Amino acid sequence: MTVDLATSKLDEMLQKAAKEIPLKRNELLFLLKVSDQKDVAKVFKTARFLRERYFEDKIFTYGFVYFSTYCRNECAFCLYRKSNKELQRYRKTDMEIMKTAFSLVDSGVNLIDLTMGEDPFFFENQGAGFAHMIRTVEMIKKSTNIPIMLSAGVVPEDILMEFKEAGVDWYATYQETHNPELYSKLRLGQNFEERMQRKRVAQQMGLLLEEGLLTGVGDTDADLVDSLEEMGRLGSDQVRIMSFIPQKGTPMQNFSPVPRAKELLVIAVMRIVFPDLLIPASLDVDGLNGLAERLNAGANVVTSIIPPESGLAGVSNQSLDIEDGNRTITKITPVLEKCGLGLASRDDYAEWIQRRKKLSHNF
Ligand code: SAM
Ligand code: MD0
Ligand code: SF4
Repeated sequence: MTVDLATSKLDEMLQKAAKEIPLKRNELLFLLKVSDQKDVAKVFKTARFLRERYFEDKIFTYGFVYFSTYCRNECAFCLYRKSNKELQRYRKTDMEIMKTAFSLVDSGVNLIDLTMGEDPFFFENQGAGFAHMIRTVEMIKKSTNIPIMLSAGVVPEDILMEFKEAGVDWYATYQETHNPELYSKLRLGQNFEERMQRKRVAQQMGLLLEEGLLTGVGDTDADLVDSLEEMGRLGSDQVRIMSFIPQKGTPMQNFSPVPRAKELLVIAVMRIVFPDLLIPASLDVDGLNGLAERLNAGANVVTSIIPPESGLAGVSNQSLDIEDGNRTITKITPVLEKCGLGLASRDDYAEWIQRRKKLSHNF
């Protein structure tokens, strides 16, 4: 009897969601607790229904260039934290970055995500090291006109402006959680408010924002719902969640690996709360094998596409599926097809961005 009641409550909620009637906090908390496989499938189905309303069967693809793995920070969850000495680090040259970006563009991705640790080489001397990276961005933009995302941490405001002028479209700086106490245990020694504020400034400059969460790091369902609310308040254009992958040699190395059920449910709930936003299925968590389940939960962007033999790393999975070419458009296409989906074109992506800028931001 109780099961039936719960099920009808779920059906009612999902009917509301399909009509895009905003769900209340207690309803979102209820959705995050759904565990019966049939019920989970219903939540995913509603998420896919909403995705189709805004994006039809088209999936966007992002190329990932992790161009420097040096970092001045000590994030407790991250392999690339400064004090991790057991790691071979690299900093790619301008030429290498451009070459990789061009090969990704040729392979058909819709965006290039330029990512690094907060590499002191760039951040020292009031950000003087950024000058050549800004020129590299300019070159990539001029030659390809590809949309560009910058994921380089809390970049100084004036430098951010220069990146924008050079052709950066997106600023990605994940808070991981919007619970300041949990944040202080994850992003050790980093200012919560400064990180949030830099995103608001970036948005005022006309940059699109990606906000992101980590799960499996001590976050509660209430934290996750708080984050959804905060992502909405921020006016994020792309929202993501990734499962925490324990990294050797870091303070959180002994955390137990989390089942993926939560990440998938949050992807679906994100789609329900933000039906028209971009939501990544990252190849960086479970590689190619984890793609279908993330698409099935309502994601609409495949991120972390990396060319093989480029010597480039992933963030949460340093090497998984990279050298064997599993993180490529060629390899993901059959997976999309099996899910009844297909690759979006550059024009599809440009159209989405234009509409988003106009309707939501007045850029
Ligand atoms: N260094 C910049 C920064 O931290 O903003 C840019 C890199 S940022 C895009 C790297 C992101 O990868 C983190 O914000 C976090 O969400 C994710 N990440 C890092 N280590 C991870 C891990 N062990 N498991 C899962 N995700 C992780
Ligand atoms: C990804 N490894 O998309 C990348 C990274 C940075 N903007 C993104 C976390 O999965
Ligand atoms: Fe550095 Fe970013 Fe890793 Fe934190 S998440 S240690 S800032 S690379």
